[in-house]
Amino acid sequence: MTKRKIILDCDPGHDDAIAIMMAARHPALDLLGITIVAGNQTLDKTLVNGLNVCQHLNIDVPVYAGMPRPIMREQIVADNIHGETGLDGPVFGPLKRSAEKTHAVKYIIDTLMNSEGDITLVPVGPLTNIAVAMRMEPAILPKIREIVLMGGAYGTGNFTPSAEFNIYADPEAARVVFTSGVPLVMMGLDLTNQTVCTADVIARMERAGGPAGQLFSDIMNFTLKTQYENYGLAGGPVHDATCIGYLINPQGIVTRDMHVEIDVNSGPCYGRTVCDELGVTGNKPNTKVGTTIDTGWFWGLVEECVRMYH
Ligand SMILES: [Ca+2]
Repeated sequence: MTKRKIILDCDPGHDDAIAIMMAARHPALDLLGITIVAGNQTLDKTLVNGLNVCQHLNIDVPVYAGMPRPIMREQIVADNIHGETGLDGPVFGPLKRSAEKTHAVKYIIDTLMNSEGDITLVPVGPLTNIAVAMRMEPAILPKIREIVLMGGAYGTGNFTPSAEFNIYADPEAARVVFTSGVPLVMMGLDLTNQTVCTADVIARMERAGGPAGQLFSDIMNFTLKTQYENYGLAGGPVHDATCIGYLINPQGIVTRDMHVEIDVNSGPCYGRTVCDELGVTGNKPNTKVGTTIDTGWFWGLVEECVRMYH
């Protein structure tokens, strides 16, 4: 089986950490590099979190620091969900790993330009790194096989009534990516909210054991708490990990082709992914939008990945 080459662009982040855990060991994927962006917390914190997860799970993949601020808007963070560190809950040992010297945007550009056009980008945070790379070197566009991202919603948002956090944190960057012409797959809240991790799922991963099972438990027990406090939910979705699920087996997730446009106007819909679900605009679809996930399959896959760290 040919491994699918991916670059994971993330802002760890609890669900980001699960995505890293799954992407690094599954035999269907070749995780070339992890690029970090500001998002759930400031860049200094998301970088440390990414390095901590890699060190803790012995993941030998280079980590690159990227954009510390959104392109235009003022910075926002999601400390209500992810805590002061951006990854509250698990306790890590002293951090010995460090980031590569190369900037994440330069790494993305150079890696794509030297590729055969077979690399998929997997952004699961704000789209700042990807948008800046596209603007700095437009020749990367035909080199990108596909972008499989977590963000947006065709229903309601989670950070404003209209907008999902990743898109709202840098709507102008999202606009660059969604108008790029690159094939897009979008795992929005409509899909990711179906992956509600409840106490029984956490117990299952604990039973699967090993360092990844314990990390999953520490991470999701914290998420459970903030999801309850913020939204009154009895479980927390693992949003970002759905992208990794899709890459391993697209059959597990139903998508529909839609034209998606990002609202960058100031107002209550700033950062909304306007999805033409019914095709009323006549605009050609530019995105495969996730609608339904087979959760039985998905949790089985997560457990399979947890067991790969024994
Ligand atoms: Ca994320």
